[in-house]
Amino acid sequence: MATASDQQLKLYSCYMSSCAYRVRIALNLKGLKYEYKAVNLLKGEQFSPEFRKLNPIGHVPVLVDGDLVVSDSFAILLYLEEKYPQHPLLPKDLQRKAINFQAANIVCSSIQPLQNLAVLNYIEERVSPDAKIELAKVHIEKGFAALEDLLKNYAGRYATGDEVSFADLFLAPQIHAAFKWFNLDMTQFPLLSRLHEAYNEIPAFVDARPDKQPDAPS
Ligand SMILES: N[C@@H](CCC(=O)N[C@@H](CS)C(=O)NCC(=O)O)C(=O)O
Repeated sequence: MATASDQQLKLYSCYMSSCAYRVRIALNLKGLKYEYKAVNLLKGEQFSPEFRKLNPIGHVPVLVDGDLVVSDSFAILLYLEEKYPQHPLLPKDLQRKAINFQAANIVCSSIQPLQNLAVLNYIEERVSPDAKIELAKVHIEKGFAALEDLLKNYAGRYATGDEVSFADLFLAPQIHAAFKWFNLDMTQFPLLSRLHEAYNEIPAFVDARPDKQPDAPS
């Protein structure tokens, strides 16, 4: 079984990035040590020519594993799953696997891009700070309503059963963001609120939280 001991893994991350948070959880669950390379998104370090050589679109996360460089949390997680199969994140059952991809994609395609830093800065500058928060909330609530509906027939202790799986890695950071950054009324989402409590009891999830990262403000 591959371990990272012979090949130092590096993760380009920012404490506040929900996409990097997904990867931090996976690395922790799989017991993979990595070097944390902080990218200050507020200072625009993601746009430096040096960083863009790693990821031309200028986003975190980026994972470096020896000679291999891979960006985009979804791609990174699938890479990690194949290279480091310990603590599998994808169920064998095809239906459950498909639900994991569907839930993950609701977060990474239909919620996060609409409340990404670049989008929110754009709305704040061209419309208003209130419109920025409104936009984020509308899309988080729409996505969360869909997730509640989708997962009600699959959830156990975690999103799609009693084992932590792929969908949980996307849900935990997005729910955390809803509580922490957007102050969403989560009483309308009882299942997601319950999952949030369950994630707070898993060290691999807790250690991946924004406030635990080396670049988090003290
Ligand atoms: N689909 C990408 C999205 C990456 C992404 O949007 N990253 C954000 C942080 S969560 C970022 O780097 N934003 C910087 C910016 O918008 O300038 C992924 O899942 O990794």
